[in-house]
Amino acid sequence: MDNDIFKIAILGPENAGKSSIMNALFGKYVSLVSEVGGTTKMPIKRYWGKLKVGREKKQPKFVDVVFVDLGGLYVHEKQSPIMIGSVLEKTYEEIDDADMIVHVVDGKEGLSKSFEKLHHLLKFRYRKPIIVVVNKCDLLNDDERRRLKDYVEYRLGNRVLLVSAKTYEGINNLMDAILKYIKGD
Ligand SMILES: Nc1nc2c(ncn2[C@@H]2O[C@H](COP(=O)(O)OP(=O)(O)OP(=O)(O)O)[C@@H](O)[C@H]2O)c(=O)[nH]1
Ligand SMILES: [Mg+2]
Repeated sequence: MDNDIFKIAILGPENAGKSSIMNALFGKYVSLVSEVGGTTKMPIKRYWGKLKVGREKKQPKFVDVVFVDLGGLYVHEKQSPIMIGSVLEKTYEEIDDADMIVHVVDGKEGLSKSFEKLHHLLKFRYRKPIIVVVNKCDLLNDDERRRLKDYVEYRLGNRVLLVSAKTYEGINNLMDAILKYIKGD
């Protein structure tokens, strides 16, 4: 943990709904959303609030929770590392600096091999704690949800939360999972 700041980076492919999830977590419009890929260019950093951590009652410790909405990563299937445009450096800085990653999978597109690679790189080489969400679950029926969740969990070896930034389904679960991790419960 970097001083008393806890930084959570929201990462995923273009148009997966990263900014929409950020807005849902804040309950207001903090990051621009549009139907065109490549909307978020430079990382959008927003202060969420203060959180009491640990079990110490007499001298409680607090952290300042900050979310960073990253620009969508342009993925070339055969290339690694992931290629993105001119914001590459800034985006990598933010990833490197993050205390936790929220990896957003586009429920409509599924999980690509490049993001699978990036996920493992972040988890094993950079030792980042990662929460995986499949967004746009409002567009999936029960069967599709189950299949995609099983597939992503199998490929990434990570638990998956189904969310919809549109209907807010699962957004509380995501917030709970993030806060639970920070508080160390
Ligand atoms: N149906 C549905 N659409 C969604 C959901 N989340 C986002 N969208 C739509 O998906 C499109 C992209 O959303 P953004 O939040 O801008 O996506 P992003 O990942 O920030 O995109 P970039 O910044 O371009 O990388 C918009 O048209 C959103 O309205 C969702 O949960 N369900
Ligand atoms: Mg965006």
